[in-house]
Amino acid sequence: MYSRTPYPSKFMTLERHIAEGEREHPEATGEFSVLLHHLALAAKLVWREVTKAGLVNILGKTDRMNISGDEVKKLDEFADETIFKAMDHAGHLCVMASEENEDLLHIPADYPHGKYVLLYDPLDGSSNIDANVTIGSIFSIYRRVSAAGQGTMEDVLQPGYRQAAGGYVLYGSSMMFVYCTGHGVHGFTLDPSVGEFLLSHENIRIPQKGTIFSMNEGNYGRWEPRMQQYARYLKEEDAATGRPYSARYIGSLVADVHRTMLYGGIYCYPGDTKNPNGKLRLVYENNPLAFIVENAGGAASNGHRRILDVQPESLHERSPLFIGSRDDVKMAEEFLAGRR
Ligand code: FDP
Repeated sequence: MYSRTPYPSKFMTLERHIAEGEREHPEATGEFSVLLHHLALAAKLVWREVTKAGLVNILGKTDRMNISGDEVKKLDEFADETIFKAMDHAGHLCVMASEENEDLLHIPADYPHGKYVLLYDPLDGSSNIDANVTIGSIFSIYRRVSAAGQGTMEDVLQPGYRQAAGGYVLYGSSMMFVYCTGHGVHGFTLDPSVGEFLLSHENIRIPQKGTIFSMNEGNYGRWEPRMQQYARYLKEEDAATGRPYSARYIGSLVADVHRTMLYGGIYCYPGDTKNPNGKLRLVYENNPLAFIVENAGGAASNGHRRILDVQPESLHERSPLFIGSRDDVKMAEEFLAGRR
């Protein structure tokens, strides 16, 4: 009998999941689904290159040339170009912006322009590449607000609550594609033997409170006293409130947030005396992750207000980030407001 097989009764591939999501929207034109398919393809191409990262020296790299005499691109540049090229031609986007590029990325004039906008961080955590530590790509999709033709800065600088979809890809011990269109957060793991993403984490829910904190404590001396007080509080002994919290910090935002979503707790990148708004970028990193974590039942704040409500003023603006379990984010805000 089929039911005796070790496999689930229904294989839910990413493709099928996207198609079933589309069927719930009779008005859908299918453009959005195509866009997600292309993103997944771009992610696989990046993953293929990431898995070769450690082999570059063995295979005879000289400066920036590989053994065949081709130029070896830095992995973050490769990811940036690959995502752009996978997304520029199908007619569903009007403009893109990437963390790696100063200005807007316009769709080439000879390709059609569509109604969506893509923002992406092609390779987050890139300083971890050489140590074989998890890295990732992060993306946000918005509907355009301009009428037609080439997209504009106004299309790109929308507050995060207007996202039509957000997600990320993890390149780790396995490859995962996590996305949300406002109806739950779903994670798919690549089965390399068939080249398909299979649903492995359906409807991810973050615990309401956790016992793990994730922050770069090397910056402690530069934090404002209230932030320092909060970090000290998390490390005090008090069984009744689950303290001390455990520390976990990978140094790849996307991996730290993924773990936080699965196990609960909080990830913080506050401002400090050197970087008053912290290090992370509002539109490429904080907004998509905030959209995902809120949809999983968590919260995301800049320390004083909801990330998704902030109106971005410029493409590369930075913002502090406190993200994770709802009770933990609330407590961080209380410390920063001097209420605790
Ligand atoms: P990276 O510079 O390696 O790309 O946003 C960039 C980021 O990594 C995040 O992924 C990561 O969480 C953060 O910087 C790490 O910053 P610190 O080294 O200051 O902890």
